Amino acid sequence: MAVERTLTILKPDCVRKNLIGEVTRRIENAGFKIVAMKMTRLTETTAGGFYAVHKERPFFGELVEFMSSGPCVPMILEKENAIADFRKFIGATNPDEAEEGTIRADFADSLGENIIHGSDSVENGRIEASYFFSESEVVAVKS
Ligand code: 3AN
Repeated sequence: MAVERTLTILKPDCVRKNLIGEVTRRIENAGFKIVAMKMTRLTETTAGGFYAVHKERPFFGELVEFMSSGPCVPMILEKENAIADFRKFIGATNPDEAEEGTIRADFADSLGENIIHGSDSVENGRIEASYFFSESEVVAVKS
């Protein structure tokens, strides 16, 4: 299986609930290597840009407002089969449908405030990673 990168964001609800450490510990325990990480706060404009594919959706305004409501923690993660494995690890978008033991099942309150993001393809992961990180901010980590 190929080594892939995925972009995750510990969303503002994750930060507000003091879950940065717990979620990061689970990410590392699941075998994902953190190769870039920062804390930042999106503006409505940058949040809207990140979720531009959803711009026509009825929940877009709510999504942008939430994602810019406080600091978040984007990270680039590396692992074999990272995209699919991470989507499985975080659980379904709607926490009520997320499998037991996943991040969203354990910590998310709602479809809108669901703790964590994970890229849905290698190509989108690359685009999303470049939204938050320059090349010099991504480090090589030995496994
Ligand atoms: P995922 O993050 O699981 O890939 P997407 O890409 O379908 O889910 O949706 C992006 C984000 O938009 C979700 N993480 C969620 O926060 C929000 N979202 C999706 N559907 C809804 C909805 N029906 N109502 C409110 N927010 C939503």
